[in-house]
Amino acid sequence: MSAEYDLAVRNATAVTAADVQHCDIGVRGGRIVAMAERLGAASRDIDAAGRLVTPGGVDSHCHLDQPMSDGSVMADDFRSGTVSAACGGTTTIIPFACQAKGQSLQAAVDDYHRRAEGKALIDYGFHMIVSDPTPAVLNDELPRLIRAGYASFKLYMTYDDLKLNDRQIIEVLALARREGAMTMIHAENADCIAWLTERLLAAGMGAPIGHALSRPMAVEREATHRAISFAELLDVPLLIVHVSGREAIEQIRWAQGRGIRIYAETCPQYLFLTEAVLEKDAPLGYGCICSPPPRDEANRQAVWDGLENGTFHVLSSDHAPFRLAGDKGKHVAGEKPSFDRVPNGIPGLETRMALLMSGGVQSGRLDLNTFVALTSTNAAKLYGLYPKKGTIAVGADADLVVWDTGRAFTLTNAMLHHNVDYTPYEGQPLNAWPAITLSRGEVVWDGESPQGAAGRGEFLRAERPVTAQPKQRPGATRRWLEAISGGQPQHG
Ligand code: DUC
Ligand code: ZN
Ligand code: ZN
Repeated sequence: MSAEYDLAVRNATAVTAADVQHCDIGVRGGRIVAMAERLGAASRDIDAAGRLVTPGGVDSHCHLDQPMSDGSVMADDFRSGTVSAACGGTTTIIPFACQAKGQSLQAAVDDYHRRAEGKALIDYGFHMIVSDPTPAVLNDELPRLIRAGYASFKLYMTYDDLKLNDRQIIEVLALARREGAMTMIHAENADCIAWLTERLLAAGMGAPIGHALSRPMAVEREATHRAISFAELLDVPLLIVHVSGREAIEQIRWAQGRGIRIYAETCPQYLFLTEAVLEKDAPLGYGCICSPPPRDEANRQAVWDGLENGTFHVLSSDHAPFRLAGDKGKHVAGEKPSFDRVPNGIPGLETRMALLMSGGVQSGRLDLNTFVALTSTNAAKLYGLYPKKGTIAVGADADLVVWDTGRAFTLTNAMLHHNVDYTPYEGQPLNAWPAITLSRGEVVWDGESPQGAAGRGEFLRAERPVTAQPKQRPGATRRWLEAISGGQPQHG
């Protein structure tokens, strides 16, 4: 008798953002086709008795093989980055196709497809980074690309080579509203950072801790509030990325309380690190320069509170991989460069899921459903990949993690599969790690080594997300929008 399923994950404790079910999960053709207490024969069985099974992670903010303007080179390409992600339980990534100023958006997207082609072990989509919203981009390229499966993009309020001014941000948000796209924003005030950086360098504060001093919380709070005001003005959803502390969180909660459609993302670096990692004797000072910077202990606790009280929708890694050794990474500008000449970013694709499982769920702060929502489901929904990705359900891709939650160990960089020569979480005690990661029903991590061929990962075309659909609102509060658009937004 031929087997009904290619694979059955037996006796799973299957967790979604909504439920916990004890069941077998039947897989055929890479998709989940049945879930029941007892399923029939399969060509292959995985016994998950006593194990949690969650949807594979969706890491919706990571940077791979992104060209840099300072001569540095990212350590991970689509091969090492996706291998590392899979070994840590992530089965979908959404890195960025970054438009350089002067470049067409289409050229940026084509370039990133070439970078990913033949290399990815797991599935991937792209957010665009819009750094040059010319009339051609606004009138032609961006609407066309949104409709073609690139339904989200990131805007920057800082970084000279990427930042938009307020007028440009408003123009792009108006387009996002019209087209039903999801906008992400990096909220830090560029002029404040430039001024503080100049003064700190003049005062001899070029060491890594100067990075944190040049970007205090007020810099992020102000930009967060400004971005929220633009979203309110245009009645368009907006996701604030990598939120680092209390004052930005307060702005977000204030906005959410007013019914402004603000979504928020945070990252493990704001849950597990403080600015102490940038202090003089910290071994990884240069390695932990990222923006926004990790903050103090009270802010770290505030970020945990924000996860617990529902302010945050997404936990992503913001993986931005640069090596400490050599002259193409953190030290591209020399052995002891001032903080403003160090490429920003820390690695985290592989550690994101286990850090939250250990530090969030096993510590009793978060329930399992919230863990799944934060690491997988919400990102899939916000970026138009749900329910293909982000859940365990009949019809979904069989992207699954079978967890080992029963062993205590200490994280070391030697365990990891990225091409970076450090982890900011060296020495972190953990009690959980994926025992098996499945991508479309294929084992890509067996608990000991990555499995599967580079290039098996597929590009994911994003639908325009439900969360970005226009809202019907009483006219009085948005009278200006009605006046300038002739009523509700249309999208084709
Ligand atoms: N901050 C970003 O905004 N992007 C990449 C890395 C970082 O630290
Ligand atoms: Zn950013
Ligand atoms: Zn980033």
